[in-house]
Amino acid sequence: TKTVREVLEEVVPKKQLQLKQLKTEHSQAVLGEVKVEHVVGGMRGLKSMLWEASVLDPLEGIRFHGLSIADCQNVLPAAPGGKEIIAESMLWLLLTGKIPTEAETRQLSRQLAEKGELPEYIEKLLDSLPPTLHPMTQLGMGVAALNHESKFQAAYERGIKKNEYWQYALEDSLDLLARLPALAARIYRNVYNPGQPLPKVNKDLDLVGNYANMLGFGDNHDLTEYLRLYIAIHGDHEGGNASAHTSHLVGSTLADPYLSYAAGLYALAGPLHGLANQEVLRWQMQMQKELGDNITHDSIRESLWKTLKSGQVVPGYGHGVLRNPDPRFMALQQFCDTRPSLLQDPIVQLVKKTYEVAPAVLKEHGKTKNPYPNVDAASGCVLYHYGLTQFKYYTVIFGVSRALGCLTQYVWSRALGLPIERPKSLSMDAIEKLIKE
Ligand code: AMX
Repeated sequence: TKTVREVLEEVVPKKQLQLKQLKTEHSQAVLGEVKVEHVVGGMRGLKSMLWEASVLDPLEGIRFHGLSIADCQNVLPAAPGGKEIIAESMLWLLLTGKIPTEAETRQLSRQLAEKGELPEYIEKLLDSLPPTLHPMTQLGMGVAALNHESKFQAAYERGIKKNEYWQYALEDSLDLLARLPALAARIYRNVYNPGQPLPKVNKDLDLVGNYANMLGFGDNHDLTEYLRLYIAIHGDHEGGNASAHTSHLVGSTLADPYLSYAAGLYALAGPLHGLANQEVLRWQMQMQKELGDNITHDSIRESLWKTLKSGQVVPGYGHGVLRNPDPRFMALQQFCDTRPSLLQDPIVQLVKKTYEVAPAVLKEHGKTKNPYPNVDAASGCVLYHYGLTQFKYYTVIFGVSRALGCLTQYVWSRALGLPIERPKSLSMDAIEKLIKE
Protein backbone atom coordinates (compact mmCIF):
# COMPACT_ATOMS: atom_id res chain seq x y z
CA THR A 1 0.00 0.00 0.00
CA LYS A 2 1.39 3.37 -1.05
CA THR A 3 1.17 6.53 1.03
CA VAL A 4 -0.40 9.64 -0.43
CA ARG A 5 3.07 11.18 -0.57
CA GLU A 6 4.43 8.27 -2.62
CA VAL A 7 1.57 8.57 -5.09
CA LEU A 8 2.15 12.33 -5.34
CA GLU A 9 5.83 11.75 -6.05
CA GLU A 10 4.73 9.87 -9.16
CA VAL A 11 2.12 12.40 -10.24
CA VAL A 12 4.04 15.64 -9.65
CA PRO A 13 6.62 15.22 -12.49
CA LYS A 14 3.80 14.52 -14.98
CA LYS A 15 1.94 17.65 -13.97
CA GLN A 16 5.13 19.69 -14.05
CA LEU A 17 5.70 18.52 -17.60
CA GLN A 18 2.11 19.38 -18.55
CA LEU A 19 2.60 22.93 -17.26
CA LYS A 20 5.92 23.27 -19.04
CA GLN A 21 4.28 22.28 -22.31
CA LEU A 22 1.40 24.70 -21.77
CA LYS A 23 3.92 27.48 -21.20
CA THR A 24 6.17 26.70 -24.15
CA GLU A 25 3.55 25.73 -26.71
CA HIS A 26 0.45 27.72 -25.78
CA SER A 27 1.39 30.66 -23.63
CA GLN A 28 -0.08 33.14 -26.16
CA ALA A 29 -3.37 31.24 -26.73
CA VAL A 30 -6.43 33.37 -25.92
CA LEU A 31 -8.92 32.03 -23.35
CA GLY A 32 -11.22 35.06 -23.30
CA GLU A 33 -11.37 38.84 -23.25
CA VAL A 34 -11.13 41.24 -20.37
CA LYS A 35 -14.00 43.70 -20.49
CA VAL A 36 -14.91 46.65 -18.33
CA GLU A 37 -17.73 44.51 -16.92
CA HIS A 38 -15.13 42.12 -15.52
CA VAL A 39 -13.15 44.87 -13.84
CA VAL A 40 -16.20 46.48 -12.23
CA GLY A 41 -18.20 43.25 -11.79
CA GLY A 42 -16.18 41.18 -9.37
CA MET A 43 -14.28 39.44 -12.20
CA ARG A 44 -17.23 37.10 -12.71
CA GLY A 45 -16.49 34.63 -15.50
CA LEU A 46 -12.94 35.86 -16.03
CA LYS A 47 -10.70 32.86 -16.63
CA SER A 48 -7.59 33.86 -14.78
CA MET A 49 -6.48 31.23 -12.26
CA LEU A 50 -4.89 27.81 -12.35
CA TRP A 51 -6.65 25.36 -10.02
CA GLU A 52 -6.04 21.66 -10.38
CA ALA A 53 -8.42 19.60 -8.27
CA SER A 54 -11.85 20.64 -9.48
CA VAL A 55 -13.68 22.54 -12.20
CA LEU A 56 -17.18 23.97 -11.84
CA ASP A 57 -19.56 23.71 -14.78
CA PRO A 58 -22.42 26.25 -14.59
CA LEU A 59 -25.05 23.61 -15.44
CA GLU A 60 -23.61 20.34 -14.17
CA GLY A 61 -21.94 21.64 -11.04
CA ILE A 62 -18.69 20.56 -9.53
CA ARG A 63 -16.39 17.81 -10.83
CA PHE A 64 -13.37 16.67 -8.85
CA HIS A 65 -10.68 15.61 -11.35
CA GLY A 66 -13.55 14.98 -13.74
CA LEU A 67 -15.72 13.02 -11.27
CA SER A 68 -19.20 14.29 -10.36
CA ILE A 69 -20.53 13.98 -6.82
CA ALA A 70 -22.54 10.92 -7.87
CA ASP A 71 -19.39 9.34 -9.37
CA CYS A 72 -17.54 10.00 -6.12
CA GLN A 73 -20.36 8.44 -4.13
CA ASN A 74 -19.95 5.33 -6.27
CA VAL A 75 -16.18 4.95 -6.23
CA LEU A 76 -14.68 6.60 -3.15
CA PRO A 77 -14.25 4.40 -0.06
CA ALA A 78 -16.53 5.04 2.93
CA ALA A 79 -15.81 4.48 6.63
CA PRO A 80 -16.07 0.95 8.02
CA GLY A 81 -19.80 0.41 8.60
CA GLY A 82 -20.68 3.56 6.68
CA LYS A 83 -21.86 4.44 3.19
CA GLU A 84 -20.92 8.07 2.69
CA ILE A 85 -17.70 9.44 1.19
CA ILE A 86 -15.14 10.29 3.85
CA ALA A 87 -12.75 13.22 4.01
CA GLU A 88 -9.69 11.00 3.50
CA SER A 89 -10.88 9.41 0.26
CA MET A 90 -11.89 12.83 -1.07
CA LEU A 91 -8.54 14.30 -0.02
CA TRP A 92 -6.70 11.48 -1.77
CA LEU A 93 -8.66 12.11 -4.96
CA LEU A 94 -8.15 15.87 -4.79
CA LEU A 95 -4.43 15.61 -4.14
CA THR A 96 -3.50 12.86 -6.57
CA GLY A 97 -6.32 12.66 -9.13
CA LYS A 98 -6.54 8.96 -8.31
CA ILE A 99 -9.15 6.88 -6.53
CA PRO A 100 -7.70 5.42 -3.33
CA THR A 101 -8.17 1.80 -2.41
CA GLU A 102 -9.83 0.85 0.84
CA ALA A 103 -6.38 0.09 2.34
CA GLU A 104 -4.92 3.42 1.21
CA THR A 105 -7.88 5.25 2.71
CA ARG A 106 -7.55 3.48 6.07
CA GLN A 107 -3.83 4.15 6.14
CA LEU A 108 -4.41 7.86 5.54
CA SER A 109 -7.04 7.90 8.30
CA ARG A 110 -4.53 6.40 10.71
CA GLN A 111 -1.77 8.73 9.59
CA LEU A 112 -4.02 11.71 10.33
CA ALA A 113 -5.36 10.32 13.61
CA GLU A 114 -1.84 9.75 14.89
CA LYS A 115 -1.12 13.45 14.76
CA GLY A 116 -4.58 14.68 15.65
CA GLU A 117 -3.97 16.10 19.13
CA LEU A 118 -3.51 19.84 19.63
CA PRO A 119 -0.33 21.38 21.05
CA GLU A 120 -0.92 22.71 24.54
CA TYR A 121 -0.40 26.36 23.61
CA ILE A 122 -3.27 26.12 21.12
CA GLU A 123 -5.56 24.67 23.77
CA LYS A 124 -4.63 27.52 26.09
CA LEU A 125 -5.15 30.09 23.35
CA LEU A 126 -8.63 28.74 22.55
CA ASP A 127 -9.59 28.43 26.20
CA SER A 128 -8.64 32.06 26.80
CA LEU A 129 -11.05 33.42 24.16
CA PRO A 130 -14.44 34.82 25.19
CA PRO A 131 -17.20 32.32 24.32
CA THR A 132 -19.06 35.19 22.67
CA LEU A 133 -16.33 35.53 20.02
CA HIS A 134 -17.74 34.10 16.78
CA PRO A 135 -16.63 30.48 16.28
CA MET A 136 -15.25 31.32 12.83
CA THR A 137 -13.02 34.05 14.28
CA GLN A 138 -11.75 31.50 16.78
CA LEU A 139 -11.14 28.89 14.09
CA GLY A 140 -9.08 31.30 12.00
CA MET A 141 -7.05 32.30 15.07
CA GLY A 142 -6.36 28.68 15.99
CA VAL A 143 -5.32 27.76 12.46
CA ALA A 144 -3.05 30.80 12.14
CA ALA A 145 -1.40 30.13 15.51
CA LEU A 146 -0.69 26.54 14.49
CA ASN A 147 1.86 27.96 12.05
CA HIS A 148 4.22 27.84 15.02
CA GLU A 149 4.56 24.21 13.87
CA SER A 150 5.06 24.98 10.18
CA LYS A 151 7.68 22.76 8.60
CA PHE A 152 7.40 24.72 5.36
CA GLN A 153 8.19 27.98 7.13
CA ALA A 154 11.10 26.41 9.06
CA ALA A 155 12.54 24.85 5.91
CA TYR A 156 12.20 28.12 4.00
CA GLU A 157 14.07 29.93 6.72
CA ARG A 158 16.78 27.26 6.59
CA GLY A 159 17.03 27.78 2.85
CA ILE A 160 15.60 25.07 0.60
CA LYS A 161 15.32 24.75 -3.15
CA LYS A 162 12.08 25.67 -4.90
CA ASN A 163 11.54 22.12 -6.13
CA GLU A 164 11.42 20.90 -2.52
CA TYR A 165 8.67 23.31 -1.44
CA TRP A 166 5.79 21.01 -2.17
CA GLN A 167 7.02 18.26 0.13
CA TYR A 168 7.00 20.55 3.16
CA ALA A 169 3.72 22.02 1.98
CA LEU A 170 2.27 18.52 1.98
CA GLU A 171 3.53 17.78 5.48
CA ASP A 172 2.05 20.99 6.85
CA SER A 173 -1.21 20.36 5.03
CA LEU A 174 -1.59 16.88 6.49
CA ASP A 175 -0.62 18.11 9.97
CA LEU A 176 -3.18 20.90 9.74
CA LEU A 177 -5.96 18.65 8.46
CA ALA A 178 -5.20 16.14 11.19
CA ARG A 179 -5.66 18.76 13.88
CA LEU A 180 -8.71 20.53 12.49
CA PRO A 181 -11.24 18.21 14.20
CA ALA A 182 -9.70 18.70 17.66
CA LEU A 183 -9.41 22.44 17.03
CA ALA A 184 -12.96 22.85 15.76
CA ALA A 185 -14.40 20.56 18.44
CA ARG A 186 -12.63 22.45 21.23
CA ILE A 187 -14.21 25.68 19.99
CA TYR A 188 -17.63 23.98 20.07
CA ARG A 189 -17.02 22.68 23.58
CA ASN A 190 -15.77 26.02 24.87
CA VAL A 191 -18.65 28.00 23.40
CA TYR A 192 -21.57 25.64 23.95
CA ASN A 193 -20.62 23.06 26.59
CA PRO A 194 -18.03 24.75 28.79
CA GLY A 195 -16.29 22.49 31.27
CA GLN A 196 -17.25 19.26 29.56
CA PRO A 197 -14.38 16.81 29.01
CA LEU A 198 -13.17 16.36 25.43
CA PRO A 199 -12.46 12.84 24.17
CA LYS A 200 -8.98 12.08 22.88
CA VAL A 201 -8.43 11.31 19.20
CA ASN A 202 -9.35 7.67 18.52
CA LYS A 203 -6.62 6.20 16.28
CA ASP A 204 -9.06 3.72 14.75
CA LEU A 205 -11.51 6.32 13.52
CA ASP A 206 -11.58 8.39 10.35
CA LEU A 207 -11.15 12.16 10.52
CA VAL A 208 -14.84 13.00 10.60
CA GLY A 209 -15.64 10.03 12.84
CA ASN A 210 -13.29 11.62 15.33
CA TYR A 211 -14.74 15.08 14.73
CA ALA A 212 -18.28 13.85 15.43
CA ASN A 213 -17.03 12.05 18.51
CA MET A 214 -15.26 15.12 19.87
CA LEU A 215 -18.33 17.25 19.19
CA GLY A 216 -20.23 14.86 21.44
CA PHE A 217 -22.21 13.08 18.71
CA GLY A 218 -20.06 9.96 18.33
CA ASP A 219 -22.94 7.62 19.08
CA ASN A 220 -25.17 9.22 16.46
CA HIS A 221 -24.34 7.17 13.36
CA ASP A 222 -26.67 9.13 11.06
CA LEU A 223 -25.22 12.51 12.03
CA THR A 224 -21.69 11.15 11.69
CA GLU A 225 -22.52 9.89 8.20
CA TYR A 226 -24.10 13.23 7.32
CA LEU A 227 -21.00 15.07 8.48
CA ARG A 228 -18.83 12.74 6.39
CA LEU A 229 -20.86 13.49 3.27
CA TYR A 230 -21.09 17.19 4.08
CA ILE A 231 -17.36 17.56 4.64
CA ALA A 232 -16.42 15.52 1.57
CA ILE A 233 -18.65 17.43 -0.85
CA HIS A 234 -17.88 20.92 0.52
CA GLY A 235 -14.18 20.16 0.14
CA ASP A 236 -13.46 21.97 -3.08
CA HIS A 237 -15.42 24.18 -5.49
CA GLU A 238 -12.75 25.25 -7.96
CA GLY A 239 -10.51 28.22 -7.28
CA GLY A 240 -12.44 31.41 -7.91
CA ASN A 241 -14.72 31.34 -4.86
CA ALA A 242 -13.73 33.80 -2.16
CA SER A 243 -12.23 31.36 0.37
CA ALA A 244 -10.25 29.34 -2.17
CA HIS A 245 -9.08 32.43 -3.99
CA THR A 246 -8.01 34.17 -0.79
CA SER A 247 -6.09 31.16 0.41
CA HIS A 248 -4.47 30.82 -3.02
CA LEU A 249 -3.45 34.49 -3.12
CA VAL A 250 -1.93 34.43 0.35
CA GLY A 251 -0.15 31.15 -0.41
CA SER A 252 1.35 32.67 -3.55
CA THR A 253 3.44 34.93 -1.29
CA LEU A 254 4.91 31.72 0.19
CA ALA A 255 3.11 32.36 3.47
CA ASP A 256 2.85 28.86 4.94
CA PRO A 257 -0.26 26.64 4.58
CA TYR A 258 -1.56 27.61 8.05
CA LEU A 259 -1.56 31.34 7.35
CA SER A 260 -2.91 30.83 3.85
CA TYR A 261 -5.79 28.73 5.07
CA ALA A 262 -6.54 31.05 7.99
CA ALA A 263 -6.91 33.86 5.46
CA GLY A 264 -9.29 31.72 3.39
CA LEU A 265 -11.37 31.03 6.48
CA TYR A 266 -12.00 34.72 7.01
CA ALA A 267 -13.37 34.98 3.49
CA LEU A 268 -15.58 31.98 4.20
CA ALA A 269 -16.89 33.86 7.24
CA GLY A 270 -18.72 36.43 5.09
CA PRO A 271 -22.54 36.11 4.78
CA LEU A 272 -22.49 36.07 0.97
CA HIS A 273 -20.17 33.05 1.14
CA GLY A 274 -19.92 30.35 3.83
CA LEU A 275 -21.79 32.19 6.54
CA ALA A 276 -24.88 31.73 4.36
CA ASN A 277 -25.48 28.32 5.94
CA GLN A 278 -25.85 29.97 9.34
CA GLU A 279 -28.05 32.65 7.76
CA VAL A 280 -30.29 30.13 5.96
CA LEU A 281 -31.30 28.41 9.13
CA ARG A 282 -31.85 31.65 11.02
CA TRP A 283 -34.04 32.88 8.18
CA GLN A 284 -35.98 29.62 7.76
CA MET A 285 -36.67 29.43 11.49
CA GLN A 286 -37.90 33.00 11.50
CA MET A 287 -40.18 32.06 8.60
CA GLN A 288 -41.40 29.02 10.53
CA LYS A 289 -42.17 31.18 13.54
CA GLU A 290 -44.07 33.73 11.47
CA LEU A 291 -46.08 31.20 9.49
CA GLY A 292 -46.91 28.97 12.46
CA ASP A 293 -49.31 26.26 11.36
CA ASN A 294 -49.95 28.01 8.06
CA ILE A 295 -47.03 26.60 6.05
CA THR A 296 -48.26 26.35 2.48
CA HIS A 297 -46.65 27.12 -0.85
CA ASP A 298 -48.61 30.39 -0.92
CA SER A 299 -47.55 31.50 2.53
CA ILE A 300 -43.90 30.67 1.78
CA ARG A 301 -44.16 32.65 -1.46
CA GLU A 302 -45.41 35.65 0.51
CA SER A 303 -42.62 35.27 3.00
CA LEU A 304 -40.02 35.16 0.20
CA TRP A 305 -41.41 38.38 -1.27
CA LYS A 306 -41.24 39.98 2.15
CA THR A 307 -37.53 39.18 2.35
CA LEU A 308 -36.90 40.46 -1.17
CA LYS A 309 -38.97 43.63 -0.73
CA SER A 310 -37.06 44.47 2.42
CA GLY A 311 -33.95 44.57 0.22
CA GLN A 312 -32.35 41.42 1.63
CA VAL A 313 -31.04 38.46 -0.35
CA VAL A 314 -32.69 35.06 -0.01
CA PRO A 315 -29.91 33.14 1.72
CA GLY A 316 -28.96 29.81 0.16
CA TYR A 317 -30.07 30.86 -3.32
CA GLY A 318 -28.02 32.20 -6.23
CA HIS A 319 -24.42 31.57 -7.21
CA GLY A 320 -21.54 33.27 -8.93
CA VAL A 321 -21.06 30.43 -11.41
CA LEU A 322 -23.87 27.85 -11.10
CA ARG A 323 -26.99 28.23 -13.23
CA ASN A 324 -28.87 25.14 -12.02
CA PRO A 325 -29.71 23.62 -8.62
CA ASP A 326 -26.41 22.84 -6.91
CA PRO A 327 -25.67 19.09 -7.06
CA ARG A 328 -24.31 19.40 -3.51
CA PHE A 329 -27.76 20.64 -2.44
CA MET A 330 -29.30 17.69 -4.30
CA ALA A 331 -26.94 15.21 -2.61
CA LEU A 332 -27.85 16.54 0.84
CA GLN A 333 -31.56 16.41 -0.05
CA GLN A 334 -31.08 12.83 -1.19
CA PHE A 335 -29.60 12.02 2.21
CA CYS A 336 -32.84 13.34 3.76
CA ASP A 337 -35.01 11.39 1.32
CA THR A 338 -33.61 8.10 2.58
CA ARG A 339 -34.35 8.77 6.27
CA PRO A 340 -37.95 8.88 7.52
CA SER A 341 -37.05 10.83 10.67
CA LEU A 342 -35.60 13.61 8.53
CA LEU A 343 -38.54 13.62 6.15
CA GLN A 344 -40.88 14.20 9.09
CA ASP A 345 -38.85 17.03 10.58
CA PRO A 346 -40.70 20.38 10.21
CA ILE A 347 -37.58 22.42 9.40
CA VAL A 348 -36.36 19.86 6.83
CA GLN A 349 -39.83 19.95 5.30
CA LEU A 350 -39.80 23.75 5.25
CA VAL A 351 -36.43 23.80 3.44
CA LYS A 352 -37.82 21.41 0.85
CA LYS A 353 -41.06 23.37 0.41
CA THR A 354 -39.09 26.60 0.08
CA TYR A 355 -37.14 24.98 -2.74
CA GLU A 356 -40.42 24.16 -4.49
CA VAL A 357 -41.39 27.83 -4.50
CA ALA A 358 -38.27 30.00 -4.38
CA PRO A 359 -36.90 29.56 -7.94
CA ALA A 360 -40.14 30.88 -9.48
CA VAL A 361 -40.22 33.82 -7.06
CA LEU A 362 -36.59 34.69 -7.73
CA LYS A 363 -37.18 34.46 -11.49
CA GLU A 364 -40.12 36.83 -11.19
CA HIS A 365 -38.03 39.16 -9.01
CA GLY A 366 -35.67 39.15 -11.96
CA LYS A 367 -32.36 40.11 -10.40
CA THR A 368 -30.36 37.01 -9.63
CA LYS A 369 -28.78 35.20 -12.56
CA ASN A 370 -29.32 31.90 -10.74
CA PRO A 371 -32.68 31.42 -9.00
CA TYR A 372 -31.76 27.96 -7.71
CA PRO A 373 -30.52 26.73 -4.33
CA ASN A 374 -26.83 26.46 -3.52
CA VAL A 375 -25.42 23.99 -1.01
CA ASP A 376 -26.09 26.25 1.96
CA ALA A 377 -29.86 26.05 1.46
CA ALA A 378 -29.88 22.47 2.72
CA SER A 379 -26.90 21.89 4.92
CA GLY A 380 -28.03 23.39 8.23
CA CYS A 381 -31.48 21.86 8.67
CA VAL A 382 -30.11 18.32 8.94
CA LEU A 383 -27.55 19.36 11.57
CA TYR A 384 -30.39 21.01 13.48
CA HIS A 385 -32.53 17.90 13.32
CA TYR A 386 -29.78 15.76 14.83
CA GLY A 387 -29.25 18.14 17.72
CA LEU A 388 -26.39 20.27 16.43
CA THR A 389 -28.60 23.29 16.90
CA GLN A 390 -26.10 26.13 17.36
CA PHE A 391 -26.14 27.61 13.89
CA LYS A 392 -23.39 30.14 14.54
CA TYR A 393 -21.17 27.08 14.50
CA TYR A 394 -22.23 25.79 11.07
CA THR A 395 -19.67 27.70 9.03
CA VAL A 396 -16.92 26.13 11.14
CA ILE A 397 -17.92 22.74 9.74
CA PHE A 398 -17.73 24.25 6.25
CA GLY A 399 -14.30 25.58 7.28
CA VAL A 400 -13.05 22.17 8.33
CA SER A 401 -14.18 20.86 4.97
CA ARG A 402 -12.84 23.57 2.66
CA ALA A 403 -9.34 22.90 3.99
CA LEU A 404 -9.31 19.78 1.76
CA GLY A 405 -9.41 21.81 -1.45
CA CYS A 406 -7.42 24.86 -0.39
CA LEU A 407 -4.55 22.83 1.04
CA THR A 408 -4.54 20.55 -2.00
CA GLN A 409 -4.08 23.56 -4.23
CA TYR A 410 -1.42 24.93 -1.90
CA VAL A 411 0.58 21.74 -2.48
CA TRP A 412 0.01 21.94 -6.25
CA SER A 413 0.88 25.61 -6.44
CA ARG A 414 4.24 24.88 -4.81
CA ALA A 415 4.82 21.72 -6.89
CA LEU A 416 4.17 23.70 -10.07
CA GLY A 417 6.23 26.67 -8.91
CA LEU A 418 3.39 29.13 -9.49
CA PRO A 419 4.39 32.77 -9.07
CA ILE A 420 3.12 35.36 -6.62
CA GLU A 421 -0.30 36.63 -7.79
CA ARG A 422 -0.33 40.21 -8.90
CA PRO A 423 -3.14 41.22 -11.25
CA LYS A 424 -3.31 44.75 -12.64
CA SER A 425 -5.85 47.15 -11.19
CA LEU A 426 -7.17 50.33 -12.81
CA SER A 427 -8.87 53.49 -11.56
CA MET A 428 -12.04 54.66 -13.33
CA ASP A 429 -10.02 57.48 -14.90
CA ALA A 430 -7.45 54.96 -16.11
CA ILE A 431 -10.21 52.78 -17.60
CA GLU A 432 -11.68 55.77 -19.45
CA LYS A 433 -8.27 56.69 -20.77
CA LEU A 434 -7.70 53.15 -22.04
CA ILE A 435 -11.11 53.12 -23.78
CA LYS A 436 -10.27 56.36 -25.63
CA GLU A 437 -6.88 55.15 -26.84
N1 AMX B 1 -31.70 36.83 -3.30
C1 AMX B 1 -31.93 38.07 -3.74
N2 AMX B 1 -31.19 38.71 -4.65
C2 AMX B 1 -30.15 38.03 -5.15
C3 AMX B 1 -29.85 36.71 -4.76
C4 AMX B 1 -30.65 36.13 -3.78
N3 AMX B 1 -30.42 34.90 -3.32
N4 AMX B 1 -28.76 36.31 -5.42
C5 AMX B 1 -28.38 37.33 -6.20
N5 AMX B 1 -29.23 38.39 -6.03
C6 AMX B 1 -29.11 39.71 -6.63
C7 AMX B 1 -27.73 40.28 -6.30
O1 AMX B 1 -27.72 40.84 -5.00
C8 AMX B 1 -27.55 41.29 -7.41
O2 AMX B 1 -28.32 42.41 -7.08
P1 AMX B 1 -27.78 43.91 -7.37
O3 AMX B 1 -27.71 43.98 -8.86
O4 AMX B 1 -28.81 44.80 -6.76
O5 AMX B 1 -26.45 44.01 -6.72
C9 AMX B 1 -28.22 40.60 -8.59
O6 AMX B 1 -29.11 39.61 -8.03
C10 AMX B 1 -27.25 39.90 -9.53
O7 AMX B 1 -26.44 38.98 -8.78
P2 AMX B 1 -25.86 37.65 -9.44
O8 AMX B 1 -24.96 38.06 -10.55
O9 AMX B 1 -26.97 36.72 -9.74
O10 AMX B 1 -25.06 37.01 -8.21
P3 AMX B 1 -23.54 37.26 -7.80
O11 AMX B 1 -22.70 36.35 -8.64
O12 AMX B 1 -23.19 38.69 -7.77
O13 AMX B 1 -23.54 36.75 -6.29
C11 AMX B 1 -24.15 35.27 -4.52
C12 AMX B 1 -23.63 35.38 -5.95
C13 AMX B 1 -24.07 33.82 -4.08
C14 AMX B 1 -23.25 36.13 -3.59
C15 AMX B 1 -25.62 35.79 -4.47
O14 AMX B 1 -26.41 34.96 -5.27
C16 AMX B 1 -26.17 35.85 -3.07
O15 AMX B 1 -26.00 36.88 -2.40
N6 AMX B 1 -26.89 34.77 -2.59
C17 AMX B 1 -27.38 34.69 -1.22
C18 AMX B 1 -26.26 34.35 -0.24
C19 AMX B 1 -25.78 32.93 -0.41
O16 AMX B 1 -26.55 31.99 -0.45
N7 AMX B 1 -24.46 32.75 -0.44
C20 AMX B 1 -23.83 31.42 -0.49
C21 AMX B 1 -23.26 31.07 -1.85
C22 AMX B 1 -22.60 29.72 -1.83
C23 AMX B 1 -21.39 29.76 -0.97
O17 AMX B 1 -20.46 30.49 -1.22
N8 AMX B 1 -21.35 28.99 0.08
